[in-house]
Amino acid sequence: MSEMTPEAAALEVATRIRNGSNFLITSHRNPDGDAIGSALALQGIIRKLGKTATVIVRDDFGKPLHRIPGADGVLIADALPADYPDAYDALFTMECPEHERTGFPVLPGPVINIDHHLGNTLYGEVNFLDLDAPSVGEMVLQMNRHLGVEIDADIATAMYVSLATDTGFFRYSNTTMRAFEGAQEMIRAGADPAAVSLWINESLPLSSIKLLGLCLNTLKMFDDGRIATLELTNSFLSDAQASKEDAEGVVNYGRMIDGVLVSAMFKEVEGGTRISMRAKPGVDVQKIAASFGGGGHKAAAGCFIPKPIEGARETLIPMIEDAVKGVTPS
Ligand SMILES: [Mn+2]
Repeated sequence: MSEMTPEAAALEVATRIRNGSNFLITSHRNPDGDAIGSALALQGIIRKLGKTATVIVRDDFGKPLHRIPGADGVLIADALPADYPDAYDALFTMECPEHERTGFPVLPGPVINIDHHLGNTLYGEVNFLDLDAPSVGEMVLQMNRHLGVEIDADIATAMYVSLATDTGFFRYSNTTMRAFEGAQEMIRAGADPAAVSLWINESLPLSSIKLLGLCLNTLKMFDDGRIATLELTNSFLSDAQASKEDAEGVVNYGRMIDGVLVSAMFKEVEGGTRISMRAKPGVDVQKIAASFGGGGHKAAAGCFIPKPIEGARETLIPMIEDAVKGVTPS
């Protein structure tokens, strides 16, 4: 479990792909655009080499992501195939700072960890970690330089979904020159930005808009308007006839408010509260999440607190107040 430069690790990943024939690809629970996009992009590349790759995730994902070519072939299962690990040359964990995030017992096994999150625990046989990468799908594009597979429109689309969603459609601080260079390559290979934006941003299920309304009604402001909180209780899910995936992105609404530095969403779950946080530049919410055993990156992180929503908020607010102390919105 050594730490390698991203360049050396990318070459190692490519070598493992070239030398193997049968692969599994997974990602984190409640997969988002980068999870599914990067997994499908990698699957497409491996298949173009005439090899076998299966994408398997623990939870279903939003309808918009099902529009990525190949998404309907993703296995959604409670367990890994019974022939894991023996029958596989590698299992790729896409975008998982800890192996537990997969929701599967992936270790012991030939795990290749591909991620861009600060705090990744380097649990793989190969750890391809690139903190400067705008998305994990973009890391797949970089890794492919060693394989030389021609990126087709389907692969490019999966990569573009990963890049566009993880950068908030080219708005967040990871919207670097590298992000645009990656986008350029993907678009040249056939990704259609307008179509992807329509699927992701303007094809939301009605239930998700109803759920958003219920969550927005719980908006509370703290620390002179520098912290916003939102809540999601189980009754909201039933009232809006919504699924967990419909809550994806609700936390961002708190951050849209002028003067807010951190938005935190408190979600009622079994045994306590699951918290997602979003921060404006200058604030590090990953540190807060890590103190509860959670993870993420500076601008977006999550954790679990074994208390009901109210108790979790009382615990967390002082810590966020500390984190935003002295920071001025830029
Ligand atoms: Mn990501």
